[in-house]
Amino acid sequence: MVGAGFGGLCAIYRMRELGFSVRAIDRASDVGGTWFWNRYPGARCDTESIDYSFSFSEEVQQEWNWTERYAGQPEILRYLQFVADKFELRRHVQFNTVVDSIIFDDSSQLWRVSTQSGETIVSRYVIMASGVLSLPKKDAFPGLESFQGEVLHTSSWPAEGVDFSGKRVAVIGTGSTGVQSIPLIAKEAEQLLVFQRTANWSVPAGNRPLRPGEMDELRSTYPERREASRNALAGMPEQTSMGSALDHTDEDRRRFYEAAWADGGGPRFLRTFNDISRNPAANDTAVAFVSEKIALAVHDPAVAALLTPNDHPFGARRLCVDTDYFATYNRPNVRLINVREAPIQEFTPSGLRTADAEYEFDMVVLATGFDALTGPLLAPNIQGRHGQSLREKWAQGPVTFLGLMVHGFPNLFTVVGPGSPSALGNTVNSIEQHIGVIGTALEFARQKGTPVIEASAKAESEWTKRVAELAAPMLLSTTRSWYNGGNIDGKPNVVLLFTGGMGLYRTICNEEIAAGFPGFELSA
Ligand code: NA7
Repeated sequence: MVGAGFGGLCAIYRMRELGFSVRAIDRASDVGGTWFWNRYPGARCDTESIDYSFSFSEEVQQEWNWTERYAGQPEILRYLQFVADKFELRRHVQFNTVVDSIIFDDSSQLWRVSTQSGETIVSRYVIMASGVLSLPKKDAFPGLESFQGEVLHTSSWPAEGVDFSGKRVAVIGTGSTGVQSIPLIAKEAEQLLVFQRTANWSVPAGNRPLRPGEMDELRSTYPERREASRNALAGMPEQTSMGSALDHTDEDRRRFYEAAWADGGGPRFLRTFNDISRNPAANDTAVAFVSEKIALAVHDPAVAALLTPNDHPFGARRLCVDTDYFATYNRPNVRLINVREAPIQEFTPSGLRTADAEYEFDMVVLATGFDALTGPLLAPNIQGRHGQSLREKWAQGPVTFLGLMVHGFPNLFTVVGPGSPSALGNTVNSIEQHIGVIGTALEFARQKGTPVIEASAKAESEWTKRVAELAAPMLLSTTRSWYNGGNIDGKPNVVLLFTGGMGLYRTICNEEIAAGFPGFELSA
């Protein structure tokens, strides 16, 4: 398998349990995946820690204690290290190794996985647990190499940390990563310049330390929480929504929004009403409420206006959750620069030049995002039957069956791949569900004596159509973002996620299993 983050560790555990010999490859020097690399200040999960965790081991559930409502990166990494230690998973992982190509050999029906260090591993099954948001977007800022200061990427942050004190710092990017890191960098740096191209919607995270005894209380609710998560829209227990946003008086609607704002959390806010994500008029009520909150938080009305999104519906891009993001712009050492109006033209040795001004700084933090979902799967050269490459097959956008397999690429599984619920909700829940299906499929194939399993062309084309049809009425189809490839120039504009919800997706997979895998072809 490729990857030793949440997906890889879960896959190693399960496949070993099924009696397969397993070997995972990861480019990092230890387990953790996304949480190994994203060590930037403020890096934190936007799913509650109690839910963003493995359910496969009761021992882990009983032994591990979360300390905050939303765990930060160091705690999540410690959790994954704890799981790896407990089950001795590291002995199956080859670290510091980059996979270069994964080629199917038609005659032996086996995969040949080659690494950049020149090694080739022959394997019957390949599980791609290479992540969803793990391949940074490549930005070609002209002149960046001439910049004499320090260049930092949030997704490959130095393990020893970064000292911003006394420094003039620039941040490019105001997605979730920028929104999390900017308030903390602002507290340390002498001066912070934020280069914003698109303002993003954000709601308070409502993070806090767990109270004494709270972890024990939460622990006792694991059985119900896990069951609720498995059947919920976003893979986590959810608040009952108040129906349509349009079925309430202004006063009641405000009351419900205020309650969600005070509770904190993105999914909680989006679920206040059940039509925020699809009905433009309902969405407008969220736009009005949150715009007012931004105006209240930010003293300078011109800055507040610039921080208020005006080109996409509320939550149509990944909703950011923050701690004091908007109020950070009241600090005298923070300045917001609109690079939509005057784009960045080039870096200079001492900073950068936009269409209308020049800025000087000592360090730049690139928080410019990822080539999501398909990027990590297309980074290695994957070739299936008859030499067909995945890059060619997906040239117009990904086609999959269940986001898990691709016709022509037998025995290759894409964990939380495009066309599955993946990171639209709780990714750990999505991962465990996918590994569960893979395990069941491999057991089934073994019992039948047909070790080669492949998505059928028909199942693949029907699934791809269904994913597109479900996404079409969603407001997330109307704006460019990593949800639909719109954040990368030239990437096909296709919604990359199954938007029907985790509960429905799980039901579909369970039906497929119960019916004996009719969407798959099995052969000896
Ligand atoms: P995002 O959400 O894709 O945000 C990237 C940000 O970087 C966004 O504000 C972009 O502006 C900006 N950006 C990207 N390229 C440029 C250039 N060339 N010039 C100026 N600004 C640029 O990535 P994140 O890392 O914040 O979050 C990704 C996910 O990780 C997040 O949703 C969570 O699920 C976890 P743009 O919007 O393109 O105008």
